[in-house]
Amino acid sequence: MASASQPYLLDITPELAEEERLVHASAADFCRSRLLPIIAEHYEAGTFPRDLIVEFARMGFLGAPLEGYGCAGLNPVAYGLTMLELEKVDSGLRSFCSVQTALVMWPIFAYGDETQKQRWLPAMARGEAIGCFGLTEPGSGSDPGSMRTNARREPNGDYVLNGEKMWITNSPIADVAVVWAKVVEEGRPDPVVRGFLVERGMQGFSTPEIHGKLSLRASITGSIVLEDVRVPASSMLPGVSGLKGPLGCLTQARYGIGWGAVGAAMGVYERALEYSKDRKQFNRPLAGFQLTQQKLVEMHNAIGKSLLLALHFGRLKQRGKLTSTQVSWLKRDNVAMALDCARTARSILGGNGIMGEFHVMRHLCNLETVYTYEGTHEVHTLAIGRAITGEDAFT
Ligand code: TGC
Ligand code: FAD
Repeated sequence: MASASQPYLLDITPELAEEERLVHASAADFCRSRLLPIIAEHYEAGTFPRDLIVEFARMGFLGAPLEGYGCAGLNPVAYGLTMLELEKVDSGLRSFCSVQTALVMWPIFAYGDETQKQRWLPAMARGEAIGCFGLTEPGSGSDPGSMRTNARREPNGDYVLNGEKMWITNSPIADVAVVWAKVVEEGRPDPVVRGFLVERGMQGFSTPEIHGKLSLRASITGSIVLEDVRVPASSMLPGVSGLKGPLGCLTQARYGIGWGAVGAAMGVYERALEYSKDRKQFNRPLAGFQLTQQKLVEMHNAIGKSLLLALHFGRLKQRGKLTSTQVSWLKRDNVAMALDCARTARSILGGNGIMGEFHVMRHLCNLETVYTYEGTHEVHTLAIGRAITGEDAFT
């Protein structure tokens, strides 16, 4: 017998401040009304809806957690909720906003000088300048310390960059790339990792697109090729040196992904729930079968726990207490949870589960990338393992 249905037994709204509720509600409304209707078509065509950039800017999504420079200055929970709503629609759309915000604007904000901030942050917040983040290389993924991209210091103070970055979100449309390179510095025996702002139009800088992705198809991915690119000393981010520079940016982006993954899981769970109530086999809705209910309950409970983890860590971040290992936990577990949910939801939809119009297979394919980028699932396992055992399995 059917009774009233309640998709979520957990509501975090009472835990939210008024401003967080407002930000959440307007992000949810925008994502549902503006993004959801167009995403399947873009995904199938393999195109990123570039006309949305200015709308993302208007919504305050670009640089959302930063203070000043035209940014919204959202607190970590409000920011997380915007990531959740974006990724409830598509991981690629969340990727666009999180790269711009956490991997490009954040390092300029945290490590840049005032001239660099004034030059880039307001334009990036308005969506007039697009950024990308170049860390990964063809031979250096999980182990960025093995990067080969290098910067040679010239007698006049300029740097000359050589190398190749691979799998770079937004690189083909970027106006500026944060490029991480090894620099030989006077007085230091070993080369040290530094960040450079490399601009479109600089001689020797190119960004070929990577084609043929079966995941994150509504996001643009490319390489960055650096062939004797000469940049002035003022292009270097002065505020950080060493691998902690890029890893610090990743901590910001991984935090957003931890929330975003909950959104992807909610998206597929809600589809599966709705479908299971409509679709009848053996003269009853799929939702009436015990095996289907078990699948729905597993998804529902896992989503609730992941959301609570995100909220708790968001409050820690607000108090400046969140550690990078806790962020590894959030990214690792919430993405794995979302991927499990997407597979389960796909099974509930049967044959329809593979169709674009039902939105589940797209999430499933996207989440395979999210599982891998920003530190693979295994890398985060080892980062947490190192913290709790004191044993370093990387070396
Ligand atoms: P390790 O010796 O642990 O650390 C070197 C220095 O960095 C510091 N550090 C961190 N700082 C901030 N946040 C973190 N998460 C940090 N992890 C480490 C550390 O304290 C140390 O500082 P110092 O002052 O002592 O020098 O370095 P390791 O070589 O052992 O590496 C550790 C490991 C494997 C965890 C790290 O290399 C890693 O995270 N690898 C994964 C690489 C990765 O995540 N790449 C992502 C590329 S960008 C991307 O995927 C964007 S997708 C964008 C999208 O579309 O959304
Ligand atoms: P590898 O490091 O070669 O790993 C392959 C497998 O080996 C994985 O399962 C991994 O977990 C495992 N492995 C590696 N080391 C260990 C170990 N010590 N113990 C156990 N298992 C291990 N990078 C950027 O810099 N900027 C971007 O904007 C960006 N965007 C991306 C967008 C997309 C669509 C994709 C697919 C990737 C993107 N990346 C980006 C790159 C991404 O961060 C890397 O793919 C990721 O860090 C993994 O590196 P890899 O692909 O070289 O895999």
